[in-house]
Amino acid sequence: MDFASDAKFTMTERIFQALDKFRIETPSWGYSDTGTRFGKFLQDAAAIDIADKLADAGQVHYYTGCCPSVALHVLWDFAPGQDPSEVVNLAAKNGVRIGAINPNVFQDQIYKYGSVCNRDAVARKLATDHLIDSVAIAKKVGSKLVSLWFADGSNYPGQANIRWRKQALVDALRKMHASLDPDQVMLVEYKPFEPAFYHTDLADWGMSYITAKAAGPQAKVLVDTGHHYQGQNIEQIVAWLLDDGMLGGFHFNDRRFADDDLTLGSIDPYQVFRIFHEILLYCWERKTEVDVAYMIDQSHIDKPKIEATLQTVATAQELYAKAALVDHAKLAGHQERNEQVDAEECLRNAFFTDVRPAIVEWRKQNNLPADPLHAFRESGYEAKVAMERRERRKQLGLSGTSSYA
Ligand code: RM4
Ligand code: MN
Ligand code: MN
Repeated sequence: MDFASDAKFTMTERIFQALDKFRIETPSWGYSDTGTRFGKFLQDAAAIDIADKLADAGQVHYYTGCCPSVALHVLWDFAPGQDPSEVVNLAAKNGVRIGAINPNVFQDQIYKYGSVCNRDAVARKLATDHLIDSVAIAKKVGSKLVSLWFADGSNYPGQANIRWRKQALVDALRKMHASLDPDQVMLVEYKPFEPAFYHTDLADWGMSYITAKAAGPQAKVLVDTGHHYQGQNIEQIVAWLLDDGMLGGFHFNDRRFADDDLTLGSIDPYQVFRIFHEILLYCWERKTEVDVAYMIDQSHIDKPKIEATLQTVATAQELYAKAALVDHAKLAGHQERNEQVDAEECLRNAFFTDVRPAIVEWRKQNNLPADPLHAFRESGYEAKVAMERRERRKQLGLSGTSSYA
C-alpha cells in the first residue's frame, strides 16, 4: 500500500488495496452447537467433529477468499493423543490452515478455584503444563499464535488474595513464554466477569498488558470486543496498545449487553469502523503495516453457523473498506487546527459511503462470487451436511438435549 498520499488513489483503488490485505480467522467452535448456560438448541447441520469444522471453515474461505485460517481449541478439537499433523492434513484438504491455538484451562473439575492462579500447586502445574503442551501443538501445526483466555477469578469478597494470584499468573506465563519459538506470539485475553463474578484475574486490558509485559517480549494483548463494560471506548484501548506495540489481535463479535458473541456489527457497526480506523490511521502515520491477528470469536446459538459466519466476514470487509476511505491527511489537518466538525465529517463521510459495489467488483476480479451468502445457499451444502450429520449423530448415539440443571 502507498501510505504517502491517499488522495492519489480512487475510492475503488483504495477499497481494493484494503481488501487485498484483509484476512480474518474463523473459530472452529463457531461451526458446532453452542448455547447459553440454560441450554443448547441443536442444529442438524452443525459440525460434530474437527473434520466437519474444517470442512465448514473451508466453505467460508471458498466463498469469501478471505478466511484462510481457523482457530482451534485444544481440548475441543484434538483427540487425546492424536497426532496434530492429521489435523493439519484435514485443514489442507479443505483449503484452509490452522490458525491460533487456544489452550483450555477452564473446563476440568480441578479448575474449580482457578487454573494458573489456583492455590493448589497440583492444579497450577497441570494448567501450566497444558499451556506449554499447547505451544508444542502450535509448533507442530505450524501456528505462530497461542491465544490465552483464563476463567480464573473468585466469586466472593475475601475469598482470594488478589496479589498472590497475580504473581502466580505471571509465573505460569513466564514459564510458557520460555517455550515459545522466536517467531511465536502469545496473546493474552481479558474479560471483566464470567464465570467468576466478584473478581476476574485478568479483568481488563491494563491487567493483560502488565501480565504480557512481565511474561516476555513475545506476549501481546488480545482484545475481544465483547469483553468490555458498556460504554467503554474500545478504539482508545486499541490506539494505546498500538502506540505501545502491545496490540496482538482481536476476537471480533458484537454484543448488546456483555459477552453475547453476536454477529460482528449487528448492533454497533460504527464501533468496529472506529477500531479499524485507529489501526489504519496508525499505519498511515507510521508508514508501516501492523501485524495484528483479526479473528472472529462468535457462537451463534440460533442462527445457521456458516451463514452467520459469511455475514460476519462480509461485514468485516465492509467496515474495513470504509475505514480505508478516511482521508488521513485531511483528518490530520483538521485535528491540528481543532476543526472538530470537519474532523468528524472525515469519519462520517467514510462510514456512510456505500462500499458494497466496489467489494462486488473486487470479488469478481478475484474469481469469487459477487454474493458469498447467496452462492453458498445455492450450493445446497447445508442441507446435504444436515442430512449426513443427523444420521451420523444417530449412529454415534449423540443425544439431542442439554439442560441447565
Ligand atoms: C471466552 C473467551 C475466549 C473463548 C471462550 C470459550 O469468553 O471469549 O476467547 O475461548 O470464551
Ligand atoms: Mn474471546
Ligand atoms: Mn467471550
